[in-house]
Amino acid sequence: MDASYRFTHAITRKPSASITAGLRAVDIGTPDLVKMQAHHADYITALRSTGAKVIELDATEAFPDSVFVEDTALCLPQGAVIMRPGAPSRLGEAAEMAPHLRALYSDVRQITGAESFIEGGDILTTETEILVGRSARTNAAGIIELTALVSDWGHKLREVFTPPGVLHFKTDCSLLDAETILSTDRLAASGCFAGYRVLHTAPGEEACANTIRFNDLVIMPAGFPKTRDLLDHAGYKVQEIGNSECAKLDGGMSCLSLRFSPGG
Ligand code: CIR
Repeated sequence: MDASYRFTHAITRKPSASITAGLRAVDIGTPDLVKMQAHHADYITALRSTGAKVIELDATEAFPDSVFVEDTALCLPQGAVIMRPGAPSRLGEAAEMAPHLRALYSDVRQITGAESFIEGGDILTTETEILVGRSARTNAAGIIELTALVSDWGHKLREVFTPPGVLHFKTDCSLLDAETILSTDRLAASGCFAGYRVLHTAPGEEACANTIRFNDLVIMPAGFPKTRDLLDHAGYKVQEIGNSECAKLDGGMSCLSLRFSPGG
């Protein structure tokens, strides 16, 4: 009962110099590539410290947002599904990821419908179900197609809603263990986590909801001391990573990796 947060592998992609052209909802400044590279290296060190194998892909200049690999695929123990990102500038990133997943999985499927859009940031896999948030990037057709693709692997999907103005479902929540979700108040208020234990981000610290549980670590963005203390007191082993540059592009801890155990 821990396949949703224990992983043997992760895939990351180095930030490219074109990251300065990355998508953002609000312009709060241009990301500094050198600083982002340093944060990215710390992130990979944290993933590796848990014993996982981390595959680092080269930067792809043609795709400014390609460091945010999570949006390109859904990785499950039985196989992987290549997404169809709803951001036109990111559509080609999914094809770039496909061969790397084919090298690790014998079963790789793909969202193909011309009207289907879905990004990994809208998908939260728990121990018992896969929650998919409709958003500006993920639509009903994408969710219907994904539901069909993973049903024979024994996975149940539940459609939920990403709050208006929030980029992805997981911008506002993270899985902490088999029963527990970290969520902002605004997302938890929708009732989508009924049946789970919910820990709430501290007031004013909503931006740290995008955290990841990766093996024994909870990896969270630095600079959110009240939520860090809450997680610490709840018994989690917390590791903080600088996220100032990715935050300028609405990115956080989950966006930077695909996390999985192929065949496991
Ligand atoms: C975008 O708007 O697509 C990127 N700038 C940020 C993507 C963040 N990805 C994620 O939350 N999974």
